[in-house]
Amino acid sequence: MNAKLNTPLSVASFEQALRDKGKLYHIHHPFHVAMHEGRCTPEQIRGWVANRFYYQANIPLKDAAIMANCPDREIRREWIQRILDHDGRGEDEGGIEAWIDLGAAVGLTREELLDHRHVLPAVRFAVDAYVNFARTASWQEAVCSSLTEMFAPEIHQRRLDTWPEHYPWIDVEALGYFRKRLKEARRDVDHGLTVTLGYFRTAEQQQRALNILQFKLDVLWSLLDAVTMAYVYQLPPYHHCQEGELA
Ligand code: AHQ
Repeated sequence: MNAKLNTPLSVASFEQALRDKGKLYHIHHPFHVAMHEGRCTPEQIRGWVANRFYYQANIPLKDAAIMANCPDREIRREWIQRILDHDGRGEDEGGIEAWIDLGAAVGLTREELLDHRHVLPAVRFAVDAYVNFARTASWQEAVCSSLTEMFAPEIHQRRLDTWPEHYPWIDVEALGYFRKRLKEARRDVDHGLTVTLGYFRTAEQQQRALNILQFKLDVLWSLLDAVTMAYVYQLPPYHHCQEGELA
């Protein structure tokens, strides 16, 4: 993916190298391309919402892991907002509740989202790999892994632009999560990028940062591969095994 860096890049070139990885962002995954072109069935939309809920519900745990590893009060004062954005605070019910509203609009109950009954094994592995990375990596490396959000505003806007036309059966009011993230993602990236550009300075560190971003791109891409197998090709795990054959 990256020719090994031998000499450190300037800050501007390092930022560009991070941004160039946008060509591998999951907006280009065939499942998202089909979604944005209106080719998803209601069942595929429901499968995506239910499996992505496992990712959403784990973001606060990932961010709390970063907080727990970060001794810098200034960083924590900013980073804590990400947890509040998802868990809510006071009147603001937060992003997890907004995703549950999206679930209701596509035909999923609160219970079946919260109990993760639809979560595919490979979705769980991908998301858990991300959370466990944040728990065990340095807080700076975990901050770097959040930078796939450099590319997120485009995908949130793409949903807002295409779902009303292609999926009129979904109440547009339920797309509030995507609207909410447009601003929050930009704010998050400003902070995460400042930390990343300031911390990863040597060629070896910058290569590590690019590899970390690739790992997170792989998390997002693999999540959609699992959803595609199950909901597009109708080949979920053990689909061919008779019920009860498994211990
Ligand atoms: O809704 C998303 C979100 O809250 C976050 C947090 C951030 C992180 O810390 O890794 N990444 C992220 C993302 C969200 N939505 C994804 C989508 O496609 O809707 C994109 C994802 C990301 O780009 O990492």
